[in-house]
Amino acid sequence: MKVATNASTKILPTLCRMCETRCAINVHLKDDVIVNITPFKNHPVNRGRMCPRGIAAIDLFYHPERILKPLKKMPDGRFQEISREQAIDEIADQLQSIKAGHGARCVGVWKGEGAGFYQQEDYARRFVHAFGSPNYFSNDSACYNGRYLGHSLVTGFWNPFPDFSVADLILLFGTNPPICHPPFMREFADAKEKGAKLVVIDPRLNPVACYADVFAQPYPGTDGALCWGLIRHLIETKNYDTQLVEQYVVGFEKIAAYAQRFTPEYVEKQSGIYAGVVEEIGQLIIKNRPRISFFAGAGLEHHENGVNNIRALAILGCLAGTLGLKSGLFWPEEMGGRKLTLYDQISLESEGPIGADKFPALYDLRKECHSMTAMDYMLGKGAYPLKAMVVTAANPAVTNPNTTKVIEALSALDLLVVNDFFLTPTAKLAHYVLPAATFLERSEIHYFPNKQIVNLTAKIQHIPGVENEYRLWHDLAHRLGFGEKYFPWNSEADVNRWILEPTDITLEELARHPEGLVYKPIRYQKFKNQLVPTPSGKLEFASSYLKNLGLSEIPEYIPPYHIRCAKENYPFVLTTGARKSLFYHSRHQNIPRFRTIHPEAFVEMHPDDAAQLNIQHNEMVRVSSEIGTLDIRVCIRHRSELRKGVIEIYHGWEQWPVNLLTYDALNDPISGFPLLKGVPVRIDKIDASTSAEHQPDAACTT
Ligand SMILES: Nc1nc2c(c(=O)[nH]1)N[C@H]1C(S)=C(S)[C@@H](COP(=O)(O)OP(=O)(O)OC[C@H]3O[C@@H](n4cnc5c(=O)[nH]c(N)nc54)[C@H](O)[C@@H]3O)O[C@H]1N2
Ligand SMILES: Nc1nc2c(c(=O)[nH]1)N[C@H]1C(S)=C(S)[C@@H](COP(=O)(O)OP(=O)(O)OC[C@H]3O[C@@H](n4cnc5c(=O)[nH]c(N)nc54)[C@H](O)[C@@H]3O)O[C@H]1N2
Ligand code: SF4
Ligand SMILES: [Mo]
Repeated sequence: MKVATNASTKILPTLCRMCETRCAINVHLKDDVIVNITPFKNHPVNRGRMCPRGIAAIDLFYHPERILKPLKKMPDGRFQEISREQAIDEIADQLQSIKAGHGARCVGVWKGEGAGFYQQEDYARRFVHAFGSPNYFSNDSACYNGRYLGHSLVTGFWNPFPDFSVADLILLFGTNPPICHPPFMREFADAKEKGAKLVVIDPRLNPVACYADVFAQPYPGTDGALCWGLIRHLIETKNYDTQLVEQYVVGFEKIAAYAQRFTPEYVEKQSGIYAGVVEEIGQLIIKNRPRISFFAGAGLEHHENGVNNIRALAILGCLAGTLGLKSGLFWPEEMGGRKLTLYDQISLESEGPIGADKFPALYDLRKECHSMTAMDYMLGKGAYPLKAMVVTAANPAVTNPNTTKVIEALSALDLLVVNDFFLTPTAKLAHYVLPAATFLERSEIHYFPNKQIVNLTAKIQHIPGVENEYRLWHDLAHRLGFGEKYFPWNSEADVNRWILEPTDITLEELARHPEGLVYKPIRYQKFKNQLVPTPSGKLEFASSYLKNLGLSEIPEYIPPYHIRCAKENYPFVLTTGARKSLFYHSRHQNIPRFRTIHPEAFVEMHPDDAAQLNIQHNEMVRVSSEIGTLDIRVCIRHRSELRKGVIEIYHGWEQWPVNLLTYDALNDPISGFPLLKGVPVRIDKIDASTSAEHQPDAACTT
């Protein structure tokens, strides 16, 4: 592949966007070829470290299977290479004619985890809004918004990452930091060195649980019961922040009354966590408050009771006095730059944003349309038809629940455009596939709200004919006639300058500081001088906003589906998506040196469960839920590694798509999140002849 570089130096600092951690890195170039990526030493986020996925940016950039020319699907179903100009022209013409025939709202845009957040997300939102449609979808119908809503419905804000290093007690619920958030580990080590305690709540012994002082394995989806038990413990023993409650809280009496039933014995019955352990955690909170970090991962939000469980956790954080502290529920401030989104300028709410009627909180608070509902609209079962979708940096044919329906829905579109590096299962369904640029091919502004730091990334490479996200939206907008008005900037540098203009930070200054710049000095405990951004201006232990929507005012605990609707023929509980160190959702299966480590999918099982079904390690089994089946090899774990009755399957495999089994239509009533981590399933032995092959033990690597 021939590449041209616009860089003159040989080592260029930037941020890695192989995951949302965004470690600072140095990209090494020799004769314009990227030869190495090493950690940049002085950034406060990764502090001179990086993970093995960072360097895989080189594997991706030079990958032999990378799409370098636009592809058009021909009548015989095969793809043919066309010029970018032709592709943009034809796509724009089709979008225009769908708009003319059916209305702009029949077109949607879907942004995935690949492009990241902030600027790339905002370009996508800006484009679809300027086009006239409210229908912006993303991976965030199943990621992060559940936690955002859970916290912000109580406090008005959410800080994704507390500073664990200054905590005396760290409680982790449903998260796997060594794999998902490597910099946390350094902060845990700093805290532990000073004597901090670590509590891990997870049905699986994920790697961080090995460092824990207390490790408890709940039934999936029952964390809310534990949180309520801990709330009760603090209230009954009068060990909570009474001043905070008196001055800044609405709904304390309601939650105090509701908490009463959550005795340690009741919590044990609901969650499977021993009553004594519940009390032990309660005592640790009392002893160490207020310097406590509570952190909820995807393990909480991927349930249909997720938001209320997270609200209960946020209330617990407030009662423990952690509000506004560095280690606790810290309220970050924004930089104050210009916004690319158009929500303040163009109101499209009357156009019926998809899912806003079913999950109004998701739309009100995040302006996120609901991707699972979008499938119904594509299949002609919505209030109006969804006819076209431009997908960038997402692979919903693998990552969205109910794969069978997703494929059927995407295939029903009049126009599906996919912007990606590879011919993914989603791209294979498209009418047009556009060659996407990696993060090394764009320059964007990033924020680290917990540190109030802003960073600029460097555009390091450009492959002729391969254009980045900005160019995609810019070119389509110009071809559609609204480019001058909404995408007037000729270059990303111009956009970045425009964003920064109202601040006192210049683009040149940012470029000179690869370690980032603090955009505002941090202020702790702001709630003492300023109303928190909830509707009442107070901490909402009871939410009249939710009550008015007909939802539960306090975060009542509803047992998860697998307990509420237990069915004898589906006796196991499937959790999915526990991350793998070298994979990123559906990404990196095509990197051979990574694939050697994770060669094949497997279902993790407790040894007693396997013995009961007479199943051997490495044997092929059929896992069935009410909606689908998957044939997969068994990996029998150590008995301490999984709760009995719980099984786990990774979610990103193209060849073994576990989302065949997950539900798109069992949703959290507030966030609309699908049930990904508590699916009732059955396991059947299948044909012995397929089971005999020996597989390497590498198959069980996490
Ligand atoms: N290497 C790698 N890193 C990643 C990603 C990746 O794909 N690969 N993905 C990134 C993305 S987009 C995200 S959202 C984050 C997610 O990062 P995390 O939030 O840290 O989540 P997971 O790895 O999904 O870990 C979830 C944990 O929750 C547990 N769990 C499942 N159900 C429950 C439950 O009901 N209760 C409790 N307490 N625990 C439960 C699982 O066993 C698992 O250990 O990771 C990011 N980092
Ligand atoms: N069962 C189950 N399903 C899950 C989860 C789970 O735990 N269990 N987790 C959910 C979560 S938390 C998330 S975030 C979603 C993720 O869902 P997706 O966002 O759909 O997941 P990815 O596999 O990361 O897909 C990203 C695609 O973008 C491409 N890409 C990477 N970088 C870029 C770029 O810079 N530009 C462009 N244009 N393309 C790029 C990649 O090649 C890849 O095909 O999955 C969700 N699905
Ligand atoms: S954790 Fe790894 S993949 Fe994520 S930003 Fe850092 S180096 Fe890149
Ligand atoms: Mo995610």
